[in-house]
Amino acid sequence: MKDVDGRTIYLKDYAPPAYLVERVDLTFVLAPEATRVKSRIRFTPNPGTASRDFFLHGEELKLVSASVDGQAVTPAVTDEGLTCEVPDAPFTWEAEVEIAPARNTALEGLYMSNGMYCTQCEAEGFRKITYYPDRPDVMAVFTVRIESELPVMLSNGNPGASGAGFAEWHDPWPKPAYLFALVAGELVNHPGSFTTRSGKDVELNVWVRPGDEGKCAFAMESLKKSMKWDEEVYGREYDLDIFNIVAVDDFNMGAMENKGLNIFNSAAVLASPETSTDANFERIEAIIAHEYFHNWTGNRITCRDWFQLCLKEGLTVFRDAQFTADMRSEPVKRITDVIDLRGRQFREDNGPLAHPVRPESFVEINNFYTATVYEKGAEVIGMLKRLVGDEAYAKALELYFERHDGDAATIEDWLKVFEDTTGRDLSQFKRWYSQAGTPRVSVDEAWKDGTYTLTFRQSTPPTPGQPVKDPRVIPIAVGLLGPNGDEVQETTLLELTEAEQSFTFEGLAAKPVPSILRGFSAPVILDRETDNAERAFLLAHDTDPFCKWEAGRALARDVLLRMLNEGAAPDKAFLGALSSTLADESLDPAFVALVLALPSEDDLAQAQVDAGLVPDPQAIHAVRERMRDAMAEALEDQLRAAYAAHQVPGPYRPDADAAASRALANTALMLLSRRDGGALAQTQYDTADNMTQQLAALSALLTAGAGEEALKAFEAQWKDDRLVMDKWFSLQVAHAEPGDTAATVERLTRHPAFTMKNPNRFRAVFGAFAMNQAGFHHDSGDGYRLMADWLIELDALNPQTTARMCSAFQTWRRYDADRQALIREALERIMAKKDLSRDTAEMIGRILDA
Ligand code: 0A1
Ligand code: ZN
Repeated sequence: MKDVDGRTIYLKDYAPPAYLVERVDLTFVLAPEATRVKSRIRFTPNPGTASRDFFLHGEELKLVSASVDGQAVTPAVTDEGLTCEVPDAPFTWEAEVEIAPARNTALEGLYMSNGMYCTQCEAEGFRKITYYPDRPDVMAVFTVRIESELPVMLSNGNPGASGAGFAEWHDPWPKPAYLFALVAGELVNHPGSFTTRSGKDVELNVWVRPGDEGKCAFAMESLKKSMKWDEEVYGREYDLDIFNIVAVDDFNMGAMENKGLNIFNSAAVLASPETSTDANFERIEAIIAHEYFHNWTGNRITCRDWFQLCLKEGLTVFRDAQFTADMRSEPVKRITDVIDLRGRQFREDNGPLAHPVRPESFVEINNFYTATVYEKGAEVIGMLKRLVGDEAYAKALELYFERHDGDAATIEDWLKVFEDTTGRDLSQFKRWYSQAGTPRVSVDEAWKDGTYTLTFRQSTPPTPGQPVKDPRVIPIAVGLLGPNGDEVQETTLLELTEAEQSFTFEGLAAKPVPSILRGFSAPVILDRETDNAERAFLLAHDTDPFCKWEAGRALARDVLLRMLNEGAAPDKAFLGALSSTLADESLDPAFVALVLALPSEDDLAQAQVDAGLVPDPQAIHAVRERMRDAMAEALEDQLRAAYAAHQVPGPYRPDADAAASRALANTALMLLSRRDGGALAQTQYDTADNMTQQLAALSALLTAGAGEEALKAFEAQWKDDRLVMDKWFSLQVAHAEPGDTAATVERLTRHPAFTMKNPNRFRAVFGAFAMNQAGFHHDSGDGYRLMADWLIELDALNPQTTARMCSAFQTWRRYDADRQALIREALERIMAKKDLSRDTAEMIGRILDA
């Protein structure tokens, strides 16, 4: 195993910086192979620490010259940075370095994408631009001068002087280096403006490559909505004269909240009805909001160190989820978030990569931009809000902004504002930040003389480095239904704080049916012995949309598991419950579509593991197919009616209502293609005027085995649109038969439009491959070998994206010995690669170790 241990960084070792930065002046003379970066940095000794060790981070830099207070110096330089003799008093550091953005394929630091210069500095990319104390607790005011012949040159803050061949920018707000950004290129802008509630006019721009200007309007509208929402709901105003968004094709993540200059993966900003699906529109709106909201939660108040990442990410995800719930349907947002949380975060929390929301150590921080830090981090905030109530939450946030504006803060600071606002002791609650693993909560009921008792027991399985856990505070929202389906106890919040605890409800006329964990009030796994009759009852009657959906989901899971484990036939009662749901016209069509969607193959595999079984991915795939055939047969007439009833007239609109109708119509179409050989799907394909309809039709045609021609037509139509072609690649991998998936992936990698230099394209193929459980885990082992081959290749170019993709292997311990041996071989082969990146070595090491 590679020695990554020597480099492990621990939260407990945090020490404040020896020197602080007052101001930074940077000059960039741009050239693809040899960009010169001149820095002038005013340092002062940190009065908060006795240490006077002067260290500047720096990686892959060619140092041209350096001076202290105008005197040339010769620092001691290593691969990681430099040290130098400096005064124990304020001084000015000047340096010039050379870097080669055109050769930067890792997409971290300053790099090039289609002739455009662009930066990505979070988490530790600024050290690839110049020597600097690249840590978030060093905040400084930046002034930037860019020299180049390119027409558009942008950086953070407000614009200063500009002229032929240069542009200057000044950011008055002190910020850490990870929020630095620079963009230069032949870009065009979609302009807009916003007036803040205190009357300040802000210039807005979405900058894109020429040709993409027609796909910016939706992002611009989303930005304005976000600005308004943050004023109304959180009282937060924007604080610069200008806000720029730039779309870039080559980007490792979704987007980045650089101060005043957000940089976006083009997939997270460009939208048009012809090229983007409803899901794309919703995601773009959410990411624009997310990055904008970071201006306060992340930028004005940043993180003291990277262990506190959830301080900005958990809170900002929570805020963007509130925003989406307000803009669209709150129940549908909650249900889809829970599906996503279980699919990614529970999966992570249950395997070798499990880590606390606030990790205690890391080798490479880029490996901790995870579902646990982001999504579980947001759940923790949701629980806090439920526990203290909406009013106290609002007060605590007000205090947080007031007390910590301009700070690099910690989770302790965050919890303290809640303690000070409410007088509550949050020390037990804090375990949510320090203990990894998903708690399991079992529940038993008792009924006697009009008193109903619920007894809960909580426990959390061991996770790497954490064999035993203490009980947490778990907010459990509960309601009770009477035998006729009426609610006899409205939603009430139970606070589970002990390992075992009972709660009673009195004065009931009859034994109620409990609706537990309403709104998914805590990120736990609820174990409740019950039967399918009760689940069907809750699906029909529960007033809480989450629990209503959850009942249907539990019913589906149980029925599928019985088919899988006992060879049962598709359950008639289940099909009847689906039929009733379809017939209920009072329901949101998006909700109905969610009820008709079966638990994922991954869900079922995990359910088998929980039952002490070894999952067979191919058998799971086959059972889901069989159930869908049965649904199509049993519900055919209703599906046809739903399809017809939910056609949206008029030109395409991306709003929630229209999208909900399309979601149900397209769910029906997918099922109906199992009955009619794809005839209806072909008609939809031929007449579609928007990507949601076109892609759903193509997908339905592939399901019916009748998609060959449409696939060719789609390719011919969209070959020049990068983002649409990503969909074309993904769809083929997603629809490949288990035994043919690896071959399909291999064939696609030989397509002239395939390139591993573009993370979106690589993920379109290999991300979809990892998601195709039955194909990836096919017993031939071809999937593992192919994935390993490509990860080895990609690692040399782009460690970050490679490392993220390694999570495809994280569930390996659930499979049989043969598969485990094949996976181990693949993982060890990756590990043995010469010069494997630290990123990938850490991930493979963690996966293998557990
Ligand atoms: N802070 C960004 C996500 C992000 C994180 C890391 C990156 O490069 C390693 C890039 C972007 C967000 O939360 O949107
Ligand atoms: Zn974020």
